[in-house]
Amino acid sequence: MLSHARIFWQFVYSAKTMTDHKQTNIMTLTRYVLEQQRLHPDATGDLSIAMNAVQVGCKFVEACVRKARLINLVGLAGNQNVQGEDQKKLDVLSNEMFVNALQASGKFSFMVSEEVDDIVVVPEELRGKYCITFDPLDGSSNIDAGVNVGTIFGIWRLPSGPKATVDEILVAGSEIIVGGYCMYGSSCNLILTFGNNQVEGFTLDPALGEFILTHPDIKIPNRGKIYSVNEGNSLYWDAATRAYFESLKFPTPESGRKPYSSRYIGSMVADVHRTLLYGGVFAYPSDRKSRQGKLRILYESFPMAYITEQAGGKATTGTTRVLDLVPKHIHDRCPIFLGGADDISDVEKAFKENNNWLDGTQQ
Ligand code: AFP
Repeated sequence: MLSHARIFWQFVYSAKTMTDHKQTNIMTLTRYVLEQQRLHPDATGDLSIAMNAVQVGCKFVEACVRKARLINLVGLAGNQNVQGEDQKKLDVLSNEMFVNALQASGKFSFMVSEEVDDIVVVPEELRGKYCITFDPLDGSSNIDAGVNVGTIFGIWRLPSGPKATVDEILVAGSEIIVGGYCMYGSSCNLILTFGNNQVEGFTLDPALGEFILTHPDIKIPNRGKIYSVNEGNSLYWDAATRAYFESLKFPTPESGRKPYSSRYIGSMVADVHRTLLYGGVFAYPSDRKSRQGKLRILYESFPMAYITEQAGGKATTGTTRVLDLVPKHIHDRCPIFLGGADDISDVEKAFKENNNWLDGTQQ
């Protein structure tokens, strides 16, 4: 979309116009996807159909999250409700919904879900040219406390199309073609990139049941004022990670900076969303207990790193660009620092100058 058109949409979709429904020319997510399709005259429409299935999955999860407490969806799977019926944990239910919707679209051959140990192989008659990786309900351990949770997804084109074999899934993050997440919070926000240095944010209008473009062309500030990390792990950090966070909390007089504020929700989608909008750094670094950090490469780190880069930021393990990693197994993890370009350059510098678990200098 052209930049003057962006300004137009930003103006049109103020919160007020979303609620009063007087606007008759609105940029829904479906319309946006179709417009992107039109920019590529050779496009078949497959990706648009695939995105529609993702959208349906997100709307379903949003509806469930909203009423989870009322209809016994919170808590552990395996429980029974008062009627003696089996209760499905929300993330199990969300996974089933996504798998069914994505499979029925006929556009995917493989799916990798946080909730499923093995690759989900789509039946031959429904196979398509894409692979999708997703965490249907990230942050679900927070759900009983009503904290924001989200779905994270990445889409890859399979070089051999519907005839692809599973080895085509384990490729570098830079091969990703769509990255997105949907955050279920005080509002439901879907953030999406197809590349081209464009990241767009949509908000679900519950009355219309449509995602409306509300945050066009998101750009992450080069430098922020907030850091977001589980500091309870700092005992186990390497010297590089410790030095970096110390530099944020105790800036030198020469830097001319004030100490950063700390914000950590413990739900990646919520922490990354804030980082994207306000700037700063979100991190889940490696530590002595977990040398590969906690977050999963295929469906947490890659999509979030892609979104961050397309919004003008950077994502690193400390020593390597996240999107240059090639996972060996579908549920592999990696350390991650993502945020504004200047903030992440400081991380890279700290890792060059200090011992760390990643290059083996810290033992
Ligand atoms: P859950 O899905 O088990 O709640 O884990 C959430 C998560 O994968 C990610 O969303 C958070 O950033 C991270 O874990 C939080 O981990 P800590 O609780 O170890 O800080």
